[in-house]
Amino acid sequence: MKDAIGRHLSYSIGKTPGAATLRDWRMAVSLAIRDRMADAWFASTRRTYEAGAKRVYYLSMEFLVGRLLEDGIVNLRLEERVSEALAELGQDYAEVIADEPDAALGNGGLGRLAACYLESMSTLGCPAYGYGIRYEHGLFRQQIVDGRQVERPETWLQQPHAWEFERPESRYEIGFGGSVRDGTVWTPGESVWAEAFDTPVAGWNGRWVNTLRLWSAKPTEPFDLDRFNRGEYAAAAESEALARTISRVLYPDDTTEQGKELRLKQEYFFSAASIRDILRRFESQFSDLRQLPEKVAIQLNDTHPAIAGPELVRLLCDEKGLDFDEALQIAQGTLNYTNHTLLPEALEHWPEGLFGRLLPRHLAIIDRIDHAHAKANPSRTSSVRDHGQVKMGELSFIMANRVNGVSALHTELMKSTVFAELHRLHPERIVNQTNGVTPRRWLLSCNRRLSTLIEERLGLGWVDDLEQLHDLEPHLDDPAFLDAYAAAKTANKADLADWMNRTQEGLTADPAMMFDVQIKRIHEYKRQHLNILETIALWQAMRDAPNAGWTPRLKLFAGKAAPGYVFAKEIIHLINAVAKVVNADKITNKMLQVAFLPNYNVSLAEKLIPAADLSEQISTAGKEASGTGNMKFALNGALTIGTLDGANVEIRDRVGAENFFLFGMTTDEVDQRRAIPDHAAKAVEADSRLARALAAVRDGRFSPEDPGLFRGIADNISGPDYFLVASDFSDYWRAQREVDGAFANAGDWTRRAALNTARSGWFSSDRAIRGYLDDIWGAETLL
Ligand code: GPV
Repeated sequence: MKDAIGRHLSYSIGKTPGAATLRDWRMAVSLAIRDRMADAWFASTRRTYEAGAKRVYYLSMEFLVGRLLEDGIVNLRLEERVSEALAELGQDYAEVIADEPDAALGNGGLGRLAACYLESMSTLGCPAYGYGIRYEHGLFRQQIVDGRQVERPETWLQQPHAWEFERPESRYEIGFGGSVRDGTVWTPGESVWAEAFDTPVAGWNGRWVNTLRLWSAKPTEPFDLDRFNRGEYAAAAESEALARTISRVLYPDDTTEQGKELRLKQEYFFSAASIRDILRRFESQFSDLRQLPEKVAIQLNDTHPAIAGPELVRLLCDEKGLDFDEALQIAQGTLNYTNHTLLPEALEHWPEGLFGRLLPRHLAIIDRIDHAHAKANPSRTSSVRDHGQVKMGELSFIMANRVNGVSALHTELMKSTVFAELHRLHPERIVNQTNGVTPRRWLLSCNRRLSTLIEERLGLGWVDDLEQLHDLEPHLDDPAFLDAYAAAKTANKADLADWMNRTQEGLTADPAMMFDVQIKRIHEYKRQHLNILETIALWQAMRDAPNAGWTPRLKLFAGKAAPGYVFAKEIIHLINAVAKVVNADKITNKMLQVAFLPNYNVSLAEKLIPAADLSEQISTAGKEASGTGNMKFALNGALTIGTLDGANVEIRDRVGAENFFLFGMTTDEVDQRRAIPDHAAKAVEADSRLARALAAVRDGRFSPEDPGLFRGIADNISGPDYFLVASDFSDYWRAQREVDGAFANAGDWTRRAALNTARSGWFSSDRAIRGYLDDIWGAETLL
């Protein structure tokens, strides 16, 4: 290992040890690890060809992979060798790991899920490719300036990237616009190259390696030399810059609609390149396109790649010469669609004018698909085109062999709401696959203290068979085990507290406090404003009775708001304003501290989750499709305070109701409550704590220099309150006080935390991927 790192430092990076920077060392280690993936990578490909196996293609606009070096080291089981080698080379292992920038090619849960699934597909030996976009700039970097979010560009690719292989020979010309002659001959008005970059993804033990193939946009026309020679430098580079725009930035929206032409171009760009690549690989091995459904399964990660459906039909008809009905049948046998939200504002639809201008042939194909479907289902009343829009959810549904939701509750709601009619016509099509998370990243490597303790008791079988964590339950009768479990948590909290106290002005975190954590995108449906209101009410109650024996708490928040989401940004501002007042209050500051940690990303989650006591999963029932952070917290021994929403329902069923703090209205109750006139005003009137907390927000208690600053938030909660913050407040308060009481009993709390770990094994992404393999893809694994 030491030689391998040294060789790369000299001959790949071109530095002597004396001249090498931390980044040089990190690059050299990364290249040495990448080398060790290569043979298994080639072998995986060879096995797949030899077996004639079915391949899985996971098409996703987002892959939120985070850092890759530690993941590679852990999965190849090279930790000791690398840390020893680095020590001998005079380098610090942890520092080298932490030097890597996050690959933030995603917004949140949907993108992180794609990354966990890729890793699980490799762990299981499922022949698979991930297909996405190689964004030059991932999700923005969040700064907090005077309490407000400021967005800065993210620049992960401005330094050399160790993990990818450029494949200039794998490129496809992707067209846009233009016109269609004779019904089928599409002549695009402009085009760009999609060029492939491959990153190997190694599974546990390095036995199988799949590929993440990301497309980068390149100009088809080189820069204009004539104009350059005339001195028109900017104009000469214009068309080149325009082409590259397509893979320049990740759209920073999460479960909100983004109806921009460039976004549709991005979607078609990567979907079309991926479909062509899939067909090319298929045809290099098989001769009959009618075998496609038998040899290929394509998963559409939400509707962002939905245009892959019409594109596949177009290629089969217009280029391969199949007739339309056969092409459609092949496409429908090959494609599957995962729905990740029911929020109406997040369901993609495109104005047909824009769509027809950019993709004229596809619009005609979509109409034909829709007519064929309507003809076969005469009782259908809806259609893909509606009020001048092309609806991508309906399109995906009718083009898919299987459609899945991401938690049991969400799947049932899909059947009864957005897809009610299509479900009636195709009752076998919708299936559930509750989300999962990879235990390699989200327990083994992010929480060394806990994973070492588990290894001492159970060995390492749980790492790729997470249900083995059930075998921890007998150990709960051993006081030494519980002590060690508690000690691991406390040490994680102490590490985090040290780091926060150094970096967060005005904060005094103490590991003896309860670490109460809400980390996720900032969104009204996720209700960070419910949490901060309860924080304010708690602070007021503590001031009223400072000696009432309060359980000390640290309220931790982190998350990004979409740049155009004004209300979400006001919530961030309010949290920071409350933190400033509360943390400085001499009466309460030993009992209550509040922090908003900037720039939430995968690496920060890896720090926070192992140190959490309480996991806040408090969305309005019916709104969070699943959640995946909720699973990571439970696995790492945080107890959940949560609503009956998304996968919370299944977490509670598994960890036991007595180890989960439930509150709030159910999905049905939410709908009923919303129908009551003035529901929020009535809730405020009925709860004096809520009224007082809202008054403090409204009257400028947290913004003395600008008293009206947060009035909008207070007015929303006591007025329209679509997400029912006011109506759920009283029960949330009640549940939080129950949490206080439970935490005060340290021994019992540790037991309940350990039960959460022992009973969360089902939430492994390995289990989820097995479900996809069996119920959706019909594919075999080769390990
Ligand atoms: I649609 N999700 C997301 O992160 N971004 C999106 O654009 C859409 C959905 C999330 C859901 O909100 C989560 O509940 C879910 O756990 C996650 O997707 C993965 O399924």
